[in-house]
Amino acid sequence: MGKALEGVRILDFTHVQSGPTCTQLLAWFGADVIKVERPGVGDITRGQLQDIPKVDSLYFTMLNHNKRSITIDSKNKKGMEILERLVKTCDVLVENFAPGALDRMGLTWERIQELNPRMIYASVKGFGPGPYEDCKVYENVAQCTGGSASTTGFRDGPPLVTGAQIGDSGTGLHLALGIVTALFHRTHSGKGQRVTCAMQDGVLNLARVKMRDQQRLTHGPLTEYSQYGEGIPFGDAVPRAGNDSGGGQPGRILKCKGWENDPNAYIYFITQAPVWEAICDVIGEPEWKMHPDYAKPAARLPRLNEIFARIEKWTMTKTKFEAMEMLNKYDIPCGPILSMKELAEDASLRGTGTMVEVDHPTRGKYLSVGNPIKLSASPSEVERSPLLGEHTDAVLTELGYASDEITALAQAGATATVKKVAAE
Ligand code: CAO
Repeated sequence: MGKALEGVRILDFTHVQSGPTCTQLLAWFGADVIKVERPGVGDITRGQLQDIPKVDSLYFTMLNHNKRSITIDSKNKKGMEILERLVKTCDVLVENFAPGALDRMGLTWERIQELNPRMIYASVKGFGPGPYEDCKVYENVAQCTGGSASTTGFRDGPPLVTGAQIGDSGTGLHLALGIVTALFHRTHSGKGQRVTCAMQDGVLNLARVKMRDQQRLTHGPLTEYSQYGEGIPFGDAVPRAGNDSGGGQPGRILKCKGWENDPNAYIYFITQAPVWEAICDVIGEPEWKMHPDYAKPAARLPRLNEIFARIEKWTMTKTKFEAMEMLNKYDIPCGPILSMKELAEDASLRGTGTMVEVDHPTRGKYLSVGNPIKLSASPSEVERSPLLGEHTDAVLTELGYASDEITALAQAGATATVKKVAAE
């Protein structure tokens, strides 16, 4: 079965997380992703958070599956010649260096278009044009400047970042969509284009419902937020709302049996209006179905603390899985809080390939998250990440370099052959 992006060649100039997330997705869909790394150094994440000395970190291996690695010193004249040959033969160039880094190398958009007018040139940057356009940005900076942190956490606590990497991986995902859109456009325009995605913009897009609430605030209080029921006035900006649901249906994280010893013995419970009567039956309050204080959603809003306390009395008698099983019977939406350990051991996630075991030559077997996007005709197999410079010789050969030229390039410091890398 052919892969969806088979035949697409990606010049992958990405590092750390946001860019690599994007190119990993494209690689999973079958694109030939050629990751360019600095000789002897490579993507900085190879050496970050190393759990096994001198072995590519999980940070790197889990973000660079299905790619090939070539080492090129872009600041070396001969290195730049190789890069220009790659530009001529690739469909997409993806990068997420600090603003201006590619221009300083000499790979301006103008030069790229001269070399290959069909080239799609895609970048992640921290900010779009404006006062911060030259700033370097990491995950949490994006979460803070994109509206997520100001709306995450509890009202009486400081802003919080979330563990989901919405700034890095989220923006990489946005960029991947931009790239395939540009590839589709190229099929009839014949031309490449610039694709850019700013991390601040990507986070703001994911925090869209909070911008919705910002505008609702001008017309009155946000009645589904707990602070409304608690009689606490709203300010002029969307407040942090703890675990109140973002979808307009009040929700909370509630304790389950065993919560005293297990930090994840909790369940997310939503008091969705269509299943309210079932909720009343399940928790043992059937009279609430007709009671004027509880029967209608509007009547419940000022009483959410009391209502959730009563529901929690019920959830505390069940494990999170028992509660889920009972609630699912009535189509009452709920979500047990699953730990990373539980997810790692989840049989159905293993079955679908969302959790996969991968074998790596220096690391051995490790667990990774596979492609969460499933295509029926082109399934993804997760292949291990490349060693630094592992495919240098192969890619140079494909570019037309003879073996003596390849040796000369390594001697000139433009590349490093695998042997040289392995000895370092
Ligand atoms: N050969 C020679 N030099 C190379 C090279 C190669 N193969 N690859 C990269 N370099 C050089 C670049 O040319 C640049 O040099 P100059 O600054 O002299 O022009 C330098 O290495 C890398 O620059 P950087 O500023 O991007 O790296 P950094 O570690 O200082 O910053 C980061 C990292 C992530 C903050 C920055 O790249 C950034 O803001 N990127 C955009 C936003 C982004 O993606 N952030 C998410 C990071 S986590 O996913």
